[in-house]
Amino acid sequence: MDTLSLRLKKLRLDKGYTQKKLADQLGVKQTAIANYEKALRVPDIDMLVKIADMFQVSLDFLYGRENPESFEDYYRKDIDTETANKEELHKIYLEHLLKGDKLSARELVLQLQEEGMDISTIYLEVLEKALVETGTRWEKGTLEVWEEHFISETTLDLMREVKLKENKARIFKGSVLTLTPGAELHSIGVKMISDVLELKGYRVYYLGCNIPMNSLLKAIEDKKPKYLALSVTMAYHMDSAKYLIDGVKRALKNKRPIIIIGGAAFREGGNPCRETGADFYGGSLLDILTFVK
Ligand code: B12
Repeated sequence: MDTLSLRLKKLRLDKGYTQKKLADQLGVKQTAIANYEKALRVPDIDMLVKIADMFQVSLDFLYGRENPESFEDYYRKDIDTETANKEELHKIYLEHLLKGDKLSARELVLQLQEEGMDISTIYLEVLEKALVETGTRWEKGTLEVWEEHFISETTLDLMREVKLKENKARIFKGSVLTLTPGAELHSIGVKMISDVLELKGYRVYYLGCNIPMNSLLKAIEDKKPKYLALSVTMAYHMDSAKYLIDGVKRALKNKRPIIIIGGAAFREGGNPCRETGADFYGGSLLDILTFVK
């Protein structure tokens, strides 16, 4: 990495631009920006002037002849996502967050997306794996509760950003209600499900946790969803799921949506549909994609 590439990347991120957005503003392809930032190509003088004007800095600054001490170490740990082992990506993401470096975590994920990684792979390979690793470290006592909270909240923020950058199907496939039953606070899994369904063309109503029965019934009567998707992580919230499912079945009979259940509570085995009364069970994001066309 040379100074120019480091400074260009830092300036772009500080402005909250993706490579694509900067490329559009400068009238070049995204690959040109990627190549500048990887020091594989050097912008010509006209382009340098455009970049300097856009970020309101001097050419000397871009080349590191001004403020040479500033942010040089900032992106030393720059990740080459093309050569990084896919298995390692979640660890890199987690390490950034454990250092409090949200910017690098965000950049890693957005870079993967810009390079063509689809949203399901980002969610499963990077975010879900990082969260599971977070839980393992918390259990071992090597990670604090506040760190777990910070990681999950930051991940939710990033998911929102990743989702907004994806192209949404323009067809309307129907509505879906998603929630976590009772006091089940583990919502990230069902939010992932909600995001991919939304991108496929479903109108998703994510209701969070603690939804009262009568209000859920009203939502179903009003929105007439095709599917009701529930997520349970803690085994002791299974009863809340069963209670909601029983209530919906009893009140709405054959006018009810198809009920799908999932979540880590069922990883140990058993029969999720029999235990909760749901129609279908899905073990992961990929199951919902094969089931809900
Ligand atoms: C983040 C987190 C939290 C956050 C949740 C924030 C949020 N907004 O979600 C907070 C801090 C609130 C939290 C609290 C607690 N947590 Co917690 N938490 C986690 C952690 C680290 C990650 C969970 C996660 O997001 N995983 C990633 C998601 C994407 O995975 P997922 O939910 O399984 O979803 C996938 C699939 O299951 C599936 N799926 C999920 N839902 C659905 C639904 C449908 C319809 C379908 C088809 C598929 C599907 O698709 C998803 C994508 O593939 C886990 C560690 C772990 N191993 O998972 C512990 C973990 C789940 N927590 C645990 C514990 C003990 C707790 C607390 C009791 C801690 C405490 N003492 O306060 C509380 C309980 C709170 C409550 N009332 O529910 C334990 C549970 C152990 C157990 N099984 O009994 C774990 C495993 C940590 C550990 N190693 O011990 N936690």
